[in-house]
Amino acid sequence: MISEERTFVAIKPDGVKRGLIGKIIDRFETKGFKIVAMKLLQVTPELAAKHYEEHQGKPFYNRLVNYITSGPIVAMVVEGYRAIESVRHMVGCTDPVKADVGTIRADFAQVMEYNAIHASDSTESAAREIAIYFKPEEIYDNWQSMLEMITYDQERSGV
Ligand code: FUP
Repeated sequence: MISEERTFVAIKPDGVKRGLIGKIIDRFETKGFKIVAMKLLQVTPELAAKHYEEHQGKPFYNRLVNYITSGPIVAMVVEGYRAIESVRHMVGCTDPVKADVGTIRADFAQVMEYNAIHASDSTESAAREIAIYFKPEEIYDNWQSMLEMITYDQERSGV
């Protein structure tokens, strides 16, 4: 049975300013994930406070808010098989020094404070973050990706 999940992904201001939008999106498309919502937007301090409410009061919080509001981000909803776990795996761990080579953070970033990308870390945070950044009518999943067509064909034919 195909289990489709949605996760929230954001290319952070350093990723946008460095011209990495295309390269990062390419990874998700090449993997076969379906992008069902996407926009370029400026994060306001209020939006940043909502997104990072779990980090309020931590020593790095003010720097984090200054950084995420320092330029536009590209916000996306990515859909696919076990998308939350799979996308986190592709993104790599928070510190790019420790992230596995081949992950986005290892390949495109050097320091934790400018780690190029955000991705939801659980079902709850995915639902919460998608709702912060997108209205339901901004999410378009009424189309089939080529990969879905193949997968569903296989399901139907019992392969
Ligand atoms: P992640 O889920 O990997 O994005 O990491 P966290 O939610 O723990 O942290 C959110 C962001 O805060 C990170 F992307 C980078 C920043 N951060 C720091 O700057 N210092 C820290 O010690 C931890 C996180």
